[in-house]
Amino acid sequence: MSYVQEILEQVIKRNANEPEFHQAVKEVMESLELVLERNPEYQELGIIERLVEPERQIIFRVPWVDDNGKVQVNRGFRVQFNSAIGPYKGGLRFHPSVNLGIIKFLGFEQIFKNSLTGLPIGGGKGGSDFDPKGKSDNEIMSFCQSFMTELYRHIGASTDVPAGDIGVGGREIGYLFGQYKRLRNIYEGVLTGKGLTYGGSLARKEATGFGLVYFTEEMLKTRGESFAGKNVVVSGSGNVAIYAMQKAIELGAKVLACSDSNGYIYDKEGIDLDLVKKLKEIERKRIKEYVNEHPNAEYHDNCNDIWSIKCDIGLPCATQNELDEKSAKTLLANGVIVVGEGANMPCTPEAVTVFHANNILFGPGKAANAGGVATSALEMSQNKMNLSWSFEEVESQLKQIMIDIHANAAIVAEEYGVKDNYVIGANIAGFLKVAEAMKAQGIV
Ligand code: NDP
Ligand code: 2IT
Repeated sequence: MSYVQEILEQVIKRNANEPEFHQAVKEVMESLELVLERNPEYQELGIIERLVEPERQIIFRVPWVDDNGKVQVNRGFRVQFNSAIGPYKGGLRFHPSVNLGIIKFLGFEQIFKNSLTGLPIGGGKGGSDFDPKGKSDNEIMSFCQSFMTELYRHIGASTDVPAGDIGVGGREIGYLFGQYKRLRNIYEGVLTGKGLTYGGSLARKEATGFGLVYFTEEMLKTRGESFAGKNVVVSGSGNVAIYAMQKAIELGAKVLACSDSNGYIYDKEGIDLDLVKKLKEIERKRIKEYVNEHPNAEYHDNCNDIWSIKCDIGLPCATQNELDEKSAKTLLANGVIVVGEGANMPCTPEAVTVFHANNILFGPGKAANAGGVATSALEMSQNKMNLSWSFEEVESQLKQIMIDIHANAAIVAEEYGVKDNYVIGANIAGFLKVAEAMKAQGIV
């Protein structure tokens, strides 16, 4: 059995019932076979064995009282995965599907993503099985305060800096920040994605979606193509999806469809983004309400059927494993040119195989959606300097970072004999910096 296979078996055995974590590790390990052959010292130093084991995993009780006076108990997580190149950095996810395996897959991906940004941030992730849907503001605040009442002792501006993810946006970050400040009596940039009145960065809200479109545009350029005049399908209608749609439209594309976990809307005249923002960012309603104002648009119940719509560019921006082999084959039959992952691991391994086998450009999440965390790192820099940069300044840095990540992944892929394979390119490029830092720091 090869070294990589042995590691994989060990990971599966030691981390039972964590299929998403196994999936994420398997993909990276398979990409690294050649690197490990070329660098036997990584094996001698146990770099891989250490990389797949989080430095610290925190699981805690989150008790809170709902509006009816009933005591509720959720489970909180923070996985501090790897701090070789900087303080742990990564979002918090509040969603009923959250468990340790989900947080570990996300934290593992974050190590390589953060490395790819070129900025000094390690990998971490956290969250809770709390479901924000249908909760009042007061319940959200109670939950966030209780969550932070345990988390605060494990984090800090130079230790671990959480941010948003599914179910955690500006409102939640505000409540979490307020409680941290109250408990620690320190005003510091311990969270990113903050509001603009208390240390947030301009363009952080837009960053993941904008960055995804910049990355996808770079992929398109390698085929002499661009967003202009293309038809785009975007899954999700949350933070990442909304700003991916905005930038795609700005670059001259037409967005035909978007979704939430209940279903998708198809508007052949092009999605009315102002309405989606109103429904989702302000009113927190379901996407099906869209057709009330646009009766010519269609609403369909199964969100994953969104991939049956013919498009040139597919941007999955909802959640893991939302785009499977069947959807990939439909996209192929419909002539898709490029798929860029705005979400983390939205395409199943079988779907990715379909893309690679058929010359469809494929941008893996850890490269394509790195603009969010990169801009979080820019927020950290601004906080440390007590400064705030203009929107244009932050956006131009974000754009350059995405161009650099694309170039880096493309160059490394070619170097390793797999031109156009951004999965292998991104995994190797992200890994090498972390491995070198671990090597330099000894067995820790
Ligand atoms: P939001 O909570 O703002 O939006 C999530 C969207 O995805 C909603 O439309 C939601 O629908 C949908 N969704 C969530 N879970 C499911 C599910 N199980 N099945 C179908 N649809 C689902 O989150 P974000 O936009 O921030 O995150 C989206 C993805 O992007 C995630 O994978 C996240 O990890 C990733 N990401 C986020 C970054 C960020 O900066 N926010 C950075 C990099 C990656 P509904 O409202 O019905 O739940
Ligand atoms: O998956 C991700 O990269 C995020 N949710 C953003 C993390 C961050 O720290 O900004």
